[in-house]
Amino acid sequence: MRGLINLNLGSPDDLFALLGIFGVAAEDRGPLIAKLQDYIDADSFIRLNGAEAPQYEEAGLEPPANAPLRTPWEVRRILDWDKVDDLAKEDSGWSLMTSTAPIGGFNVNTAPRALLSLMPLMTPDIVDSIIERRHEQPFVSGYQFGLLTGIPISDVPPPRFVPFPGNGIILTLSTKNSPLERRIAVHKTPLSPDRPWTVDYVNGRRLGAVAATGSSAGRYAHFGCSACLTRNGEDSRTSSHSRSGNGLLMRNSASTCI
Ligand SMILES: [Ca+2]
Repeated sequence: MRGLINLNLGSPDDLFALLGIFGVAAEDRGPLIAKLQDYIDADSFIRLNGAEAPQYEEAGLEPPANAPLRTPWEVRRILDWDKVDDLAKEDSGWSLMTSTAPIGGFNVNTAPRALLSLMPLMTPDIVDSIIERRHEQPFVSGYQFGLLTGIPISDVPPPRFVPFPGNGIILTLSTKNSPLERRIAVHKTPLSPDRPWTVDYVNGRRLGAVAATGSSAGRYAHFGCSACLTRNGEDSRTSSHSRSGNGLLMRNSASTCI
């Protein structure tokens, strides 16, 4: 997860670059980032171009959570983010590039190609050399990364470059002959007395439906676990507009979901 852009902890520069991948015009990215920050911060002070409860009420939406996002798809609840068409498509790769886990730093050893490409001074050739090199031997320092790429990364604390995996992983489960795919985000809980890991969220989608429609209709449906099924096929937490009760089914009924 450390190789992904963290939606809760990422810098505005990271988010700005990320939104560019999804076709958001440069002038629209700042207001979206402001609304994301207002959505997740605990206070109700409105940033420039941001939005808090009154703006959501005016738009007929549930109020912002004022807490960190729990899944990458929760951005759909943020004012104006639901209008980013490329992001809403299930095959957009949004959930492959983003994380909501409380893990800081950026790991070039696990970052997907698209995110490596966002780094300042990066070129396609350097991305190729990074991917080739990390297959042989992972980078262990920003200095080492700089020697290969010519792109300086500071190792001075607090380090942005963290060459070690976080304590979570995202599993993607699918089979050749099935149109279903499920993504499960888990993190280790070594101090827990009764479980070595916890499920953060589960998302599923029907690959065939996406290919057939190419639209937002029925795009991301939970399947397999009846507790997670919702009427409109949206993430259960997103549909319930709740941060408790059904909205936390993924976390509380992890064993059922898996
Ligand atoms: Ca807020």
